Amino acid sequence: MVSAIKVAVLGGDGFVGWPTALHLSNAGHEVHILDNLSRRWIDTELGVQSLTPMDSIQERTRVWHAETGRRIHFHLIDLARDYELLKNWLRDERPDAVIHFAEQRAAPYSMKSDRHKNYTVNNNVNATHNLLNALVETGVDAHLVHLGTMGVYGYSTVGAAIPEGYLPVGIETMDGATASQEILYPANPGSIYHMTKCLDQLLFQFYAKNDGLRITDLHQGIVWGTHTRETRLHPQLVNRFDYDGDYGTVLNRFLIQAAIGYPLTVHGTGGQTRAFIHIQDSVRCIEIALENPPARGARVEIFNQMTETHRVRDLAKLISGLAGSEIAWLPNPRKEAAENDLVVRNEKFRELGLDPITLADGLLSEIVDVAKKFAYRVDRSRVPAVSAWTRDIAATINHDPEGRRLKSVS
Ligand code: USQ
Repeated sequence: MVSAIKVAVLGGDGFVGWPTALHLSNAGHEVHILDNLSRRWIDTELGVQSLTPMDSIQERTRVWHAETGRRIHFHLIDLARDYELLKNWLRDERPDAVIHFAEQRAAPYSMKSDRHKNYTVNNNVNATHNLLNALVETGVDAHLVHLGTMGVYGYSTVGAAIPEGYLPVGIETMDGATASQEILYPANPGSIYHMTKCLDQLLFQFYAKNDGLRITDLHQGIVWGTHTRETRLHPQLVNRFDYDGDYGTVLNRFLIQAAIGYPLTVHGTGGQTRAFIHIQDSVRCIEIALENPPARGARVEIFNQMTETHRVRDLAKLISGLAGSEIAWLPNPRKEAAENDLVVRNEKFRELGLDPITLADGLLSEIVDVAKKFAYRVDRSRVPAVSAWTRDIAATINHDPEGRRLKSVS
């Protein structure tokens, strides 16, 4: 472990931010959460709530102090809109590291309407740029660790493993020779949300080159699970757990659906292959990244933060086998490849000591148990994913793996 540092967790009230804040506080670091609580407002907008009952951020930090004797400081700051507040906070507090989770993170939410597209772009791009700008302006030499996404690479099958951020290319020069370069892997976002993370990458590249900021970008897969060692310490430290069609992610959704006897909502043929990571590993990866900052003047450090890949229909079959659930093959509301292969390089975290938790480790049934415990809080009408990528539904995938036409379930 590195010696204790002062760390700002931007978006520290969210699904990965909260367990990260607890983990770093437990490791002895001085933790400050900066958050505008927008995720709670979006719950109100959508009329849904976390499966698990969450207390206010003030109550959560109070309970943490009562349980452990450690303090987590909370500051209500909107990164995207309160630039001066952010700058003054950085100038006064001069953190050693900043972890940036403070973005709208759901692809379906970002595609709901023109208003949601605008919100996601304005919020995410401004938050990232305000932060970079303020770090330069205040001269705070903090290591910036950003939660990016595997989705920046896209999901086309290329027959090669996805490298950790950079791709070596040969460019034919005017005299017929070949010049070698390493470029950012071509961005290929599948939603407005994923597109903002692609834009973030360019902002990072510029600020690392121009101002020498030390930046690590974590290309994270789909997180599953809910508890970490620290959130288990007290019922009021529980993490949030989303099940609705906008914020619930595929594996956690299937587990909740299994718990409440709802048919597993596979989009299309379920041939989509995605990268996954357990929430406990996600938190550990962030700690490892924090302990290994790039040098000043170095290019942006990029890690693929994922531990295994799975096809959606294989996950559905696995959980159906575990819990006896039915599978509903639904028209896909998204515009995405019906079938794709995915091979991802992730040696960097392994070499730095990550020992991954895999689906085979038996945690799936633990999550079904959590879901059963809070099943009374589920509003079944909010389970279907209704946010459509295109108004032309005929352009979406509309048949099951055997080619039968699909109908929606409610
Ligand atoms: N899917 C289903 N049924 C469902 C929900 C999803 O078949 O009920 C399918 C989707 O069509 C998609 C795949 O499962 O093909 C993954 O969807 P998801 O909602 O689990 O994940 P995604 O929208 O990609 O976004 C999530 C997080 C995001 C993070 C991303 C990592 O919300 O913040 O960046 O995972 S990644 O997918 O690797 O880009």
